[in-house]
Amino acid sequence: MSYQGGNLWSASWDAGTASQTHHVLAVSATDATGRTSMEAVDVMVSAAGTPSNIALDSPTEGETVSGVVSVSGLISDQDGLRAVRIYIDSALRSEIPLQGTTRSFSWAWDTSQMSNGQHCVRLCLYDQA
Ligand SMILES: [Ca+2]
Repeated sequence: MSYQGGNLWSASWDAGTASQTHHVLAVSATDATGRTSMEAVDVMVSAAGTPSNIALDSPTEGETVSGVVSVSGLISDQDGLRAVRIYIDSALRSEIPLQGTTRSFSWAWDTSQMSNGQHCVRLCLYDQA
């Protein structure tokens, strides 16, 4: 707690470490004669957002691919979806706008321009919260 002069003070509380339910924040003051008064507020702690689920159905881990390959899967987020970005190795190759909370996606990857060998398909999901 820090005293800011006069009758002003402040204290910080890390709600990020608190359980996601109601909490009562209370403060009490005692004057020079020993009389005490207390004030309390009820607050609700909730998560900043629920985590997303991403399932990449195609291609599968270690699969040998050639020609045009479908990069597809299913994603969901209870906070709402915004977009999924598809990267091949570190290059952004496609951005698919999304709405709702559960969507399948599909993108046609022409692998004929790629060198033979291992490549990494990476998905970045953007949600509403
Ligand atoms: Ca979320």
